[in-house]
Amino acid sequence: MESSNSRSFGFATRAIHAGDTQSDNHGALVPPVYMSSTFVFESTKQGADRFEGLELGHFYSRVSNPTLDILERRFAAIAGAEAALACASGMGAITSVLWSILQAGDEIVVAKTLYGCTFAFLEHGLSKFDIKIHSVDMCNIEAVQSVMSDKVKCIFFETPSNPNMELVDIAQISQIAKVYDALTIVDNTYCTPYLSRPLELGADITVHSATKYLGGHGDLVGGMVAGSQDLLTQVRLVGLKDMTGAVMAPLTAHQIMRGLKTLELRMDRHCGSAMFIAKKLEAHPLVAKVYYPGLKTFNQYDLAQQQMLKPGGMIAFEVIGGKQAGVAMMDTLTLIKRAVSLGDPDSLIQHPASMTHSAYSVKERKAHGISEGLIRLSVGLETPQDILDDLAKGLAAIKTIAPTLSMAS
Ligand code: 7XF
Repeated sequence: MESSNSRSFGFATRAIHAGDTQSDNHGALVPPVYMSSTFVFESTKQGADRFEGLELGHFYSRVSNPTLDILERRFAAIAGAEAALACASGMGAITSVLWSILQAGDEIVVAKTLYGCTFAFLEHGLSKFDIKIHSVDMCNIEAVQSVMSDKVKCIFFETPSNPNMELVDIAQISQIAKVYDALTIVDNTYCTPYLSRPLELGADITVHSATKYLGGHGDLVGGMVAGSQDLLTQVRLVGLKDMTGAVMAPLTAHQIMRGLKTLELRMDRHCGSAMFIAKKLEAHPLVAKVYYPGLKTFNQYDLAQQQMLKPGGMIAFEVIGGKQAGVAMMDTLTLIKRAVSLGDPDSLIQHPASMTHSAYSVKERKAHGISEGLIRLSVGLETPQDILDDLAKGLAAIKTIAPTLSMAS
């Protein structure tokens, strides 16, 4: 159904149909999974022509595969992009993009707070290859401008950032990048293309951990990239093919396509439940601070309204009594699972300083705005009241370890 790529179809329609050419599949509604690493040539010349790009067609699944091809077309259609690329993981997507853009002597401007392994790749990895990393507060436009120069090849950020929920003004940063001919790369994992559309706001590339909302069921690891055909060809043929080899498995592509069919439905529920939970947490006497873009008290509420369709399914918060009290709360939970990752049907809770962001040293966490007591909750698809009841039970446990804590403190 090629025409379903068209913008005249709604998001959910594109997420279900786009990219499926329905060719030669015996009428199967769900396309077959091409579990083949290689593809047979009719002649030696045909093989040579495919390698040289003179004839379109698959030749090896590290470069392209029919099942990945449908997912890539479908994802491009929902991201509002010319092209997309499937990778083995979110980190595979990020590294395939950056290795194809950067070379020794280049500079890159990145947001102060990023997912732990992205930070480690940049600060401890790329910096070993004579690539200068400028880590700046993206809310401070003068700070961003002060590090820009012709040496800067790209600006990279997450919005909201993992784990502290800081937003970055996509349109504003993309404008600055354009002045210096730098690419704007947005990690859109938290929002997905349903809640945020960075490419329409001026960004050049989006990267996504498909492990999260896109797959949506906690049963796979994958990554997606979206952007212009030219850039994506470069990322496929240089970054993915030669530099990382981080290609997605065909079965994973099939699972992600199943996930995408319910993405809009699931995101609506994640957002509704997170809003309900965030409001209750904010009103709880043992909760010190809640970071959720849907709350009027969120210090970037206006920006959230401007660039997010809904406030998302992720909440960060701190409890009175700090890390020790937070651990007591987490260890008392029974429905909400203590686990990293996010965007699953199951609600997941974790402690960034000791888990997802342990690649930062204590000093680095302090400098990068990740507090030691912060707790991150991925609000799942369970009955919202059940999630709340579990949290209330956890919060009540704080009183048992610190009975002196006053409900009013
Ligand atoms: O390689 P992955 O599929 O795990 O994706 C990496 C990644 C990239 N960007 C963002 C914003 C992410 O959150 C992630 C993975 N984050 C998980 C988490 O924060 O729970 C990883 C668990 S250690």
